[in-house]
Amino acid sequence: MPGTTELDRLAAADRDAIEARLSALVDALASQHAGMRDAIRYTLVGGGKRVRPLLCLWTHDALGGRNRDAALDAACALECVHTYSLVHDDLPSMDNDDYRRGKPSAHRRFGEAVAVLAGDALLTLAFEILCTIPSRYPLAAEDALAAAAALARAAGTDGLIAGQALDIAPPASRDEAAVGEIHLRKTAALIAASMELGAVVAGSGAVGRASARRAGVEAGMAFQIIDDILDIEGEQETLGKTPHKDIDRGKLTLPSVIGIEAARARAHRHVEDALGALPAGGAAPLAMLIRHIADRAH
Ligand code: GRG
Repeated sequence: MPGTTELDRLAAADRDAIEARLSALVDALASQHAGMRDAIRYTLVGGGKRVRPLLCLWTHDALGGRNRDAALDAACALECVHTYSLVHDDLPSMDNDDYRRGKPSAHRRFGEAVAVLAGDALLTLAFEILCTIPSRYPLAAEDALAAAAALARAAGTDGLIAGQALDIAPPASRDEAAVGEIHLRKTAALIAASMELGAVVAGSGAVGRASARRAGVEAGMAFQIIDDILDIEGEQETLGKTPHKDIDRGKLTLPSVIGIEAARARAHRHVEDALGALPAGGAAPLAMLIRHIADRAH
């Protein structure tokens, strides 16, 4: 394929593995309600860039992990939480978005009540997956517990929930510090957990886990700044979601505070800081993926 990079090639193989595992997890869902399973499949399978699962897998690999099946389950748990956050964020009572991952958002396709339930189901499924990894693959129960605790912190009241609450009602100051606080919670927390879970499954000790986390925070801050820039510069077809919504709603973003080019430079600085914090000197695929975060076009 013309223009295919080494990163595209490596990511394609693992995206296939992630897709297959997500699909198997949905198939295995013990749902008494076929419609619910359809809604979960619609939101979770066959869409999205899978950045968080890839960060989890490739952190695991970079740290010399030999537990890929367990890492793949952890990667899917992360994608479940991420997808839940998108489904709920799109709801009429939140961002009210009709379009997500190149198709009608969950509430447009299934109605609001089913979309709320599908989000709830994805959030709980994530923790079921993590807590039951030791019954499928060789992972110590205490590591599964550590992974579940890290994901709960990222999703919880100091993480995604706080991020969403601040995004809806930002502090009156509307300055860089306020933007940083929102980005840290609504985006960087889950990306940091993605890298931390990769380290946990790889069997890293406290130091490896902490540096994976630090790198993830920086990568996550960069990711959100670029997301804000793409909202200004991107097209619906490439993004798979509605652009220009931040400006239309007067959202607090870094480009709105310091301008697009200064924001882009800031994203590159976060990427360099992430690379500097990478455990094990940063294996090539992981470093490529992190660099791509600041250069991406969607
Ligand atoms: C509703 C609890 C709850 C949380 C929502 C603020 C927020 C958290 C969601 C809004 C969407 C948003 C801007 C989230 C921040 C993270 C982000 C940039 C999400 C988009 O992630 P991508 O680009 O999406 O990885 P795909 O579709 O590729 O997975």
